[in-house]
Amino acid sequence: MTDKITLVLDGREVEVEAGQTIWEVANGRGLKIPHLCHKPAPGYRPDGNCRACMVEVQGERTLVASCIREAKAGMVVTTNSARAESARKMVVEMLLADQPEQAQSHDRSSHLWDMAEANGVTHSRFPKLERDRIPLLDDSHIAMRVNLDACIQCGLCVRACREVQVNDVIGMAGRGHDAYPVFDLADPMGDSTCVACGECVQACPTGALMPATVLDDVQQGDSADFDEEVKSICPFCGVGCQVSLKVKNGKVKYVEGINGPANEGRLCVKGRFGFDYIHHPHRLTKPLIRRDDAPAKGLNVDPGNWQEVFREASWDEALDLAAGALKGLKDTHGGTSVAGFGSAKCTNEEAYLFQKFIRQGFGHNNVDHCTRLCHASSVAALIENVGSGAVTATFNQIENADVAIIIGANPLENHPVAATYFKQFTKRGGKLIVMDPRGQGMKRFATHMLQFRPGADVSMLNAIMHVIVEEGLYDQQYIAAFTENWEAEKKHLAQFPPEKMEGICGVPAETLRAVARDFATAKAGMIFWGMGVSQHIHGTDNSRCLISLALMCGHVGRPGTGLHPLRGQNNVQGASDAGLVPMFLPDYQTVTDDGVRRAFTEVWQSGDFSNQKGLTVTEIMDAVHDDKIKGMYILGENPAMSDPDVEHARDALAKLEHLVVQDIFITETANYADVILPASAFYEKSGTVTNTNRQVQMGRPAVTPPGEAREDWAITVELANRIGLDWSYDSPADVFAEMKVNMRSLDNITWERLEREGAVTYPCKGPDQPGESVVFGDGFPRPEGRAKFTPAAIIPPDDVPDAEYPMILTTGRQLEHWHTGSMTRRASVLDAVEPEANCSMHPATLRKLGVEPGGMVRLSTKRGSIRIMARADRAVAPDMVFLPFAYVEAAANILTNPAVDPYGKIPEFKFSAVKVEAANIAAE
Ligand SMILES: Nc1nc2c(c(=O)[nH]1)N[C@H]1C(S)=C(S)[C@@H](COP(=O)(O)OP(=O)(O)OC[C@H]3O[C@@H](n4cnc5c(=O)[nH]c(N)nc54)[C@H](O)[C@@H]3O)O[C@H]1N2
Ligand SMILES: Nc1nc2c(c(=O)[nH]1)N[C@H]1C(S)=C(S)[C@@H](COP(=O)(O)OP(=O)(O)OC[C@H]3O[C@@H](n4cnc5c(=O)[nH]c(N)nc54)[C@H](O)[C@@H]3O)O[C@H]1N2
Ligand SMILES: [Mo]
Repeated sequence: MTDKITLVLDGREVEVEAGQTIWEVANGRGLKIPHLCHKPAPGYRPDGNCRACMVEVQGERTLVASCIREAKAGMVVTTNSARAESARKMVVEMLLADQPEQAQSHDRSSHLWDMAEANGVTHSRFPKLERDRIPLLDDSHIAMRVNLDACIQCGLCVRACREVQVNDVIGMAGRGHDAYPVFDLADPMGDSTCVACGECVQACPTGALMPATVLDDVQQGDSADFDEEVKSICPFCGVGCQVSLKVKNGKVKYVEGINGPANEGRLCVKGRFGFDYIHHPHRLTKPLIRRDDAPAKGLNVDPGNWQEVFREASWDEALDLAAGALKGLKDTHGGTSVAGFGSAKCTNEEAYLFQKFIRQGFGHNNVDHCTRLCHASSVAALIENVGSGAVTATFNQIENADVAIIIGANPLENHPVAATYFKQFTKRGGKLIVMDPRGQGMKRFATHMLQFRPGADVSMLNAIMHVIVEEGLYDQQYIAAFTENWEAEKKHLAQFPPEKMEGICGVPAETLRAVARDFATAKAGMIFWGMGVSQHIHGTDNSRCLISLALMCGHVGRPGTGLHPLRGQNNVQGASDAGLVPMFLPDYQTVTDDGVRRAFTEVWQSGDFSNQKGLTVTEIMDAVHDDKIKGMYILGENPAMSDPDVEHARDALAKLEHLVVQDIFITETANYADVILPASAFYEKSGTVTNTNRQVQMGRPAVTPPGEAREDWAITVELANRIGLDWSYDSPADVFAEMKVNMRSLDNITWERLEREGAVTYPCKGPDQPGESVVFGDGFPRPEGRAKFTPAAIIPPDDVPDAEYPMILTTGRQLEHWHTGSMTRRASVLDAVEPEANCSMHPATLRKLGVEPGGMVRLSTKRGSIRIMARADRAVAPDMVFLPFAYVEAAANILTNPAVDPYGKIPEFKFSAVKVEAANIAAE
């Protein structure tokens, strides 16, 4: 309970919560005090510098800035006195003196003009001040324009950049009236270290900083000039930022972040500026059918010129052909001859329908999606040891933590909005421990940076846990109350003293000891992890170690504690929850359980299907080579680029008797299709998605799909009916209602509620509750409510360097590109910022090879070879190469190792032996 205080506001006595500012008190009562440098949004501290919000407080000689003055008991505040009003008017007039007239301003609907109107000001009585020394237009950045003639020195952009996003790029130069924002040390914005999150643009109240898409060539525009505003969810990563899409003439004009539970208004470059892939001319607009005279299946379709390979068809023809062929394979060879890959880019309802289509339509469980290549090992370890595959706490819980580990994850590039909370945590004094073979961006914020040998996670983590045991730093009470198998774990850990492990992991024993002490003795600690942990043949063991580490310190189940594998795709959590995996029906109910299957077939009103776990993504490709699978339905995945062995995957796709691909573009995978079904993109459909925080959120359509493209769920329903399933859903809401019948995780979450509230976290205890951000405070969903310690032994990577392949190849991501590039290489801003296929190596390594930074190298592994531009990057260890997998012209997965982890069946994307050679054209 917060204390209440009483004060007088404009002559009336009001009772309010203590601790609020006068501005907040007034605002809470519907009184709009003008404000400019104050942004009433989460994360923005009031600054009180512009004086636009002045009010009178009885007994004080001067007016006070209401945005920073705390309301006190007994205060007598007058907001509407003549003195306050004329002072506020004066402030606005002074500021307008320096602005272009409204009709010619950069943003005719900026907040400044709203405030001018609120003060009854239309133009200024004051003469223009001299502002010649300030550089005016800066159009060096592709996505943003800086027009400093509109700057009022309010400092919001500085707070946006330094305090909210913690990017530390914008600062103020000059003094007084001559002050103006600069990027780094006065670089043009486009040459600075700006990562284009656009927070400053969203914060700027005057149009001095604006999205380029709002301005015309004479730098004039109107941010209110849109036909419609639609609230939806960013379609890129698992953070699940809520966005407001401003739509004009059927197209998204610009995007702003809104106050969702995960992002609180923040966005990154992809969410803010990466939306226009949906308007790209390569979008599929009609169903396509492979021509009878098409060349043999291969990577031979130019997405802009596909007519040699495909012909346009009507929906009826395409759907009949696709369904007829898949059903024909079933009738001839049995249901198991058809398999499906669903999509983590689509909605929960679409994922649910997809797994139902395969299970009900073909009688087996050979259905999977990209989670297999992603956190499959983390989920295997979590289900085994804590009884649930989802995070135990939202990432935002870091605000209650005093220590956090980030291991094998690069959130600055891959979960940039989550990273803003991690950076803020360190600014508040939180201890951050980063563990990564690469000196990735969070290093700058780390208390301890453990730049260890790739693939050596288990040795490092076991050594840390050894110290915790040896020094008695574990939480005996927690272990006794909530865990099992501790004695075995303790005994196992005795073999891993840090002095012995430092030779394996490359981290000095003293550092391992210091980290152990910091983590174990903290009041509240969290662990975040990513692909560096999961994508190994020992990925499940890596996660087991992280789980054990959290459990032995009692860092689970309380605010500021928890296990959080940062989920990747916008809906990979939801797609997995919805049963888009070969071993589980929705809510991780096992397919081998007769009762579970019966519960579903009762709802589906159909017969039983296989009680055998199905094949995984990579096993399905093997089964195609083995002639067991002859037909596939691939929806919103691009295995011809993302599979760990693309030559093998492409051969499999070519071999299929019938391949149906449903996508928004002619992807590399669609090159091999017999039928291509044009789908709607995320901003063109409605449906729910579930983010890394277990927050179920409502996606809403903002624009109509191009041409004849249709919503994914509706296409799957059409196919189902054509293979004889007799489905009738009128909308995703119907599907959601069906999902709820057998998914306890959706209790107290309804479609109507999501439409109204936008987001609810599961599990949720009541229709009026927001849901649990921290779970397992009173035990785990396992026998006797106990979590388990599973000891992990050291297993070396599968493909270790030798004389012929002496270096280590690791693959991953970059800020601007999304996976296989299908979307982001068609997003104009993102592609302009990062247009060329590249890899990174230590400058010393490049020197040894005789390659200049920016020169070409040839990378070869036991599986294949590519030629690619090499950048110099000190963050990469001298014996390593870092390679993103977004570029078809230098496809990483020609090189990667498909060996898998025995439990999660996840491939070892993070480690292969590689040979690197200089490869300028002359040498080739
Ligand atoms: N911009 C962008 N963002 C994305 C995506 C994207 O394609 N582009 N994809 C989304 C998806 S689906 C996912 S799964 C996430 C992935 O997000 P992350 O997990 O952050 O992804 P990666 O870049 O693959 O790898 C993370 C880190 O693992 C480190 N690493 C390499 N080898 C090892 C090792 O042996 N041990 C340890 N501990 N670390 C190692 C790498 O140096 C790298 O910094 O990102 C999501 N967000
Ligand atoms: N070398 C290497 N390979 C990796 C990884 C790695 O770290 N290194 N990481 C792995 C991981 S973690 C992952 S998650 C996978 C990702 O692998 P994929 O899921 O295959 O990759 P994406 O490029 O995200 O593919 C998504 C597809 O969906 C399409 N799409 C987008 N929106 C929609 C929509 O609304 N409807 C439909 N129908 N289609 C849509 C896009 O055009 C694209 O073709 O890659 C894996 N592969
Ligand atoms: Mo992923």
